[in-house]
Amino acid sequence: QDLASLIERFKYVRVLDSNPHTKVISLLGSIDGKDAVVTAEKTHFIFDETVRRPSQSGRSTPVFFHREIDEYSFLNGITDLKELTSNDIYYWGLSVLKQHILHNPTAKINLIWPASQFHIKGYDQQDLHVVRETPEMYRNIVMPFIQEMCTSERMKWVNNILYEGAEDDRVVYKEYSDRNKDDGFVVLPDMKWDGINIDSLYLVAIVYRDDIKSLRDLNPKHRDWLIRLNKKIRTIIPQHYDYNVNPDELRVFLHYQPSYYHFHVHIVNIRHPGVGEERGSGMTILLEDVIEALGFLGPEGYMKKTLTYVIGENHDLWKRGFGEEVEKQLKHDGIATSPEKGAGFN
Ligand code: M7G
Repeated sequence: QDLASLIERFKYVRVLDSNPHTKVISLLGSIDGKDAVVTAEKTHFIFDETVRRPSQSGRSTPVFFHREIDEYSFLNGITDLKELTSNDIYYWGLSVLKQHILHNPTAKINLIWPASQFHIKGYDQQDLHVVRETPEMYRNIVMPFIQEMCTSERMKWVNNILYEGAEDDRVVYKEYSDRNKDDGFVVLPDMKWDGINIDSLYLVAIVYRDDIKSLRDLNPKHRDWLIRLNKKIRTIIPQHYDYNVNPDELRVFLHYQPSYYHFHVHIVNIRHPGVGEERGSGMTILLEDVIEALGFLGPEGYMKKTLTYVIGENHDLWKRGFGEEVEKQLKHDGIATSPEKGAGFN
């Protein structure tokens, strides 16, 4: 099965979401009678060559500029240009650019097939709410949910990467020894990255140890391990990309709730703003902040912390009790949810 033949057989059902800001659209459909989710994202402008020149301030971070020597580069590639309006010193119009599958493809296309209800709901538009997840809520609601989410079927892609050589040709770094399994991890391009443009670099580091499902399982005993992991990530990745991205240009973070409950770290170029939050739900916490917090969180670490984040109504946790908890929390705090219930302060 290759992507092109699957997309050809895709039968459209409805639009799940479309975002003019991120230039992403997600469609629900089916392929051979099974649910499928197609996501398309307009790619960032690509120039033929990225050249580094030392910054004027003498700081180590270089300034990028693009040498436009290629027929597909932005200016040279304009095949059609129509002015809409001008006003004083301002001009705007629309254009068509020459495109090429290797040099400057139009869009990055992701397909999930067969897609489960979890996938579909994850991409579907939904109302969002701020919730405080207390340690009790974690124990009573989240833990049983995580257990159900850790089926071997759902984790297959992770195990394929760790043990079956999947995506092997794209692996950036791998460290593993039987003697020291806990320190082992793999770094490779995330599915979210087009793999071309360093400005939108997005990698994921997946650890071999499987005793940490999420942020919640981290306690001070993990602190040194995380410090080592952070240090390795920030050393290896700039090296691998020939310092086209520097150690202090990487945003290294975790998601909570994650989509997959096997410890992994997101690594993103800071030039790609707000990435990781495009879905609007969950929280993003920098690895550095985690390390810092473990220094004073007490022996049980994140197990004892209340975590405040955004949850969507499509998330399973919403109907498993988070919806009711949000109402209870507002009531407890004395915050009215509508004018009839009496707005204002007492
Ligand atoms: P998360 O924080 O659990 O979920 O991160 P979210 O970011 O989707 O909310 C999991 C990360 O793994 C995401 O950044 C995914 O894009 C990425 N990812 C998911 N899958 C199924 C794959 C895959 O098969 N290969 C690679 N390379 N990355 C994946």
